[in-house]
Amino acid sequence: MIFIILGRPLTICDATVPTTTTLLCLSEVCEFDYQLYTFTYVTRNGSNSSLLRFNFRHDSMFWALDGVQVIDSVSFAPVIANGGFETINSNDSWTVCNPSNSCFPGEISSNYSRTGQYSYLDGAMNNPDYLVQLFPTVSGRLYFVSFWLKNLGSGVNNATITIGS
Ligand SMILES: [Ca+2]
Repeated sequence: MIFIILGRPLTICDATVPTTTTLLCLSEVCEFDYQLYTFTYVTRNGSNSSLLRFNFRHDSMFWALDGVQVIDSVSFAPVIANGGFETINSNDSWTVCNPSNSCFPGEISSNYSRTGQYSYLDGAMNNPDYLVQLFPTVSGRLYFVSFWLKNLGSGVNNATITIGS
């Protein structure tokens, strides 16, 4: 019997955009409760979409993420879907990629929500995994980006958040 492998993964993990900006980079930080991070971001001229990416590694505990927002500065419309992680198995918004097959990769959890019932919980060990969402944006426009992040323990950990268009 011959098995043909088509090489089409169900989860596309290599979404990229021409430019990337680092919003936040935390490394080997101590435990802290939910904290609000806010940023402004201007999309690249000629672009029509943006990619928000959360890279997480935590060798001893977990990161918890909730209340992700990206707001259009002209229409004040939210442009990111399911930023509160309240929609379970929502395949049309967030994608979790675990290229190194790390233990304790990211998942939706009801254990550490900040608002609503659910948050995103990530304890990828030894190598990071990442959470991404690609969403439509207007070329050369200012957006307000914010999210709530909690660190459940000290030790070897890293959270790097980037946006690009
Ligand atoms: Ca939530």
